[in-house]
Amino acid sequence: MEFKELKKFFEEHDNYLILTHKSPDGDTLGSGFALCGVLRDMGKKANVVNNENLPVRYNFLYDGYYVQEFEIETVVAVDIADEKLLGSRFAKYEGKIDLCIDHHISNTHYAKELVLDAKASAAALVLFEFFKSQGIAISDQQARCLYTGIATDTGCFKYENTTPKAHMAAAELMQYNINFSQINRKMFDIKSKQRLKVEEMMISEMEYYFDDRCSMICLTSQMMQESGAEPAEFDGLASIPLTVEGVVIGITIKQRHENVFKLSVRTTEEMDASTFCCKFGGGGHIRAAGCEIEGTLEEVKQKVIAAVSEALEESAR
Ligand SMILES: [Mn+2]
Repeated sequence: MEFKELKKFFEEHDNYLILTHKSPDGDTLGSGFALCGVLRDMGKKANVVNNENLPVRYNFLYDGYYVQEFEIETVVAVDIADEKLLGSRFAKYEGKIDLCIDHHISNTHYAKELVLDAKASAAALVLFEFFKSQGIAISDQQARCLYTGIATDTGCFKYENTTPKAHMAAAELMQYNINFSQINRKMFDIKSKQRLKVEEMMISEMEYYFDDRCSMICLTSQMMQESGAEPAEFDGLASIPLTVEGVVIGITIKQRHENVFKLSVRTTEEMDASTFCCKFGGGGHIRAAGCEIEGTLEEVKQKVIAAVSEALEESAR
């Protein structure tokens, strides 16, 4: 659906339920609350929901938000590539989603209407461009939400998905009263003491292989318990191993169950993370991928090290 039709869609419908994906991030929540605010400004009724309780970390995105009373008529999903990402609470909306606004190339086309820009750095950028192209004014609060979505999905404008369009949108959004430095500090610099404890434990036990070209950290259930951190605070650890100079493949092993471990793999240009994880039945992107491996921690480590050895040999060829 084109932007013009999207505007018409919003004018012709009402009583919106806006769904965001489980384990919510800045993009799904920023997009959700920006859209909700704009719809309310249009005189429509709208609420935003998430599988989890709204995370405190993102409270500035829903500052001033309140739940409206109405009978749901229109269900919209933002930043949700697959209905499976709705989470258990909202699985009941599977097959009943009227509109999806997204930027994932992997979108499964589950919604009746889809606005997809797979080149966009964030769903919030799709919304920004929609509002701008249709002359829809946004408030400071909505600008704050859109900026956060773009900043978080691009890793503060550092990831490869950062585009000129993302920078230009950010530049325009900075002209609103959004306090972008506070947003970025909150999203990228500030950590809880518990989170820092988790990082400390993992870094102190980081292992290096193959002349320090591979680094590996492990997070066991016991470490998670000892840290006293909330589940959400274990997100984003996977980037740590690759921050070490000279490392071309960084691996994070996180315990899921007794003998089940989740592998997160990050690589530099020299290696393909997706190909690596495919060997274990996983997949993902070229620089960031994941898979699950069964066995004891020691067995998993041995399997991974053997696979890294093979991959390094392949890449040297
Ligand atoms: Mn996104």
